[in-house]
Amino acid sequence: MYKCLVCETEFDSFMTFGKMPIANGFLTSEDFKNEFFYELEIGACPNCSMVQLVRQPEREMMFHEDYAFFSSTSEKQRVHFKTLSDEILDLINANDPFVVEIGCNDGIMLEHISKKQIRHLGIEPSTNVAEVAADKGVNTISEFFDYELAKKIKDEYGNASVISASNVMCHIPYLDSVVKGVKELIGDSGVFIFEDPYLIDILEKTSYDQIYDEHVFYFSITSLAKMFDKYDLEIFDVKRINVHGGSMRYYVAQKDTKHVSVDVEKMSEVEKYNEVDKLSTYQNLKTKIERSKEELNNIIRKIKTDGKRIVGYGATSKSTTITNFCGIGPDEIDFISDTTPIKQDKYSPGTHIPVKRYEEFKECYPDYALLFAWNHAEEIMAKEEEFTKAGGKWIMYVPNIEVIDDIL
Ligand code: DWN
Ligand code: SAH
Ligand code: ZN
Repeated sequence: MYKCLVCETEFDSFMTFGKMPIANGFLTSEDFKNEFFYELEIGACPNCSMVQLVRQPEREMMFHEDYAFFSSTSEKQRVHFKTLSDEILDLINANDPFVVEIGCNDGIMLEHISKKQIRHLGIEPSTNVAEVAADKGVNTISEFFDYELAKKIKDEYGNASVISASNVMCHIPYLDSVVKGVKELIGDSGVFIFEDPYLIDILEKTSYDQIYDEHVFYFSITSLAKMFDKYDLEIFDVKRINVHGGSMRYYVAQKDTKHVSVDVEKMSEVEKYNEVDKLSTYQNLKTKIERSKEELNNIIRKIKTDGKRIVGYGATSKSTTITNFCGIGPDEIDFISDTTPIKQDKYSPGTHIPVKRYEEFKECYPDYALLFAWNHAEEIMAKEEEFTKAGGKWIMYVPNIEVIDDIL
């Protein structure tokens, strides 16, 4: 039995994925012998419906001076966060607004706020990505956000008009401290806007590769509304957004201070219909995950029997779950192509597939590309017409296992 991180109710896990390495722990061959592994296991709380990992590596093992994910590697994400910054700019009407971002990474969003000379602060514990943000003129501190830090920020800067947190709330197990910190910092009238991969999308697409060490929570309105209520906070709006394979953006304020949009109720109904509060939903998910693994392995086995070459496209965190869970290694995949310098010339966590520069893909096309960065399919397809024209095929595994000429 495990204890819910939110309400402390005891529950059993519904699935284990076996031993997993750090999802973003790209490593050199010298590091193989010391590689860290833990058991990746997930459950759903029967009381508050929060879907969560039952254990997570120490935060410093995941977020540090060599963090491998740089937000600005995707053009679509750059546009997405420019749009979010515009929305934030529209929202702030205070005299001297103050915008805080939790997990600002390389400054992909805050750089736009900074350019407008608006008071702001980015909180980013991974120092290498924080430095990139600082170089863009973003006011950054390298700390982990929690209640204590929120109080310090409030003492120094006053209340935040907006706190933004994209793809980071679901990374933090000490949610109680974070939510208390947010409540303290937004004061009476500030707004908290955050977005994370949405549980309904994960269920609909069987996108189980979202399950890895950094993602300790898999949020729904059902689980979040209950949690915020305890703090007298309220979700007053939601927006489904088409990034990271399907995400939800939540707008939160002090309870009874904002008009609650009909979309909150509508989407709660969708969740009820999808039975996010029933254990059978997760048992079904487990069955679908096992089927997906088997089908992907069958396709890969057949391609290799035919003597063809496969290259991975995008050394995503998500790919660590796929390769380790499905047992896909260098015998199946020649290398993974990725545009992020820090990942290149290293090996993938656990399975030790070489990660190479994008140019290596471009210069000698494989027969098949296994699209690990499936959430960026549109952007990738637009620039890979040549590969398709040359007869290259894409292996997709979300939402279904298929081999296609065109991604879209
Ligand atoms: O939640 C998280 C999200 C926001 O980002 C973090 N925990 C970690 C990370 O997850 P991810 O690694 O699965 O993110 P992406 O955005 O799917 O990663 C894409 C990878 O593919 C990057 O390494 C960049 C690379 N890439 C590429 O090589 N060519 C991406 C594009 C668009 C390309 O054209
Ligand atoms: N917001 C960016 C980055 C998401 S990756 C985007 O959406 O693209 C998650 C980021 O959160 C990492 O940069 C990590 O260093 C940071 N992070 C992890 N725990 C944190 C915490 N407790 N407080 C602030 N940032 C944190
Ligand atoms: Zn619970």
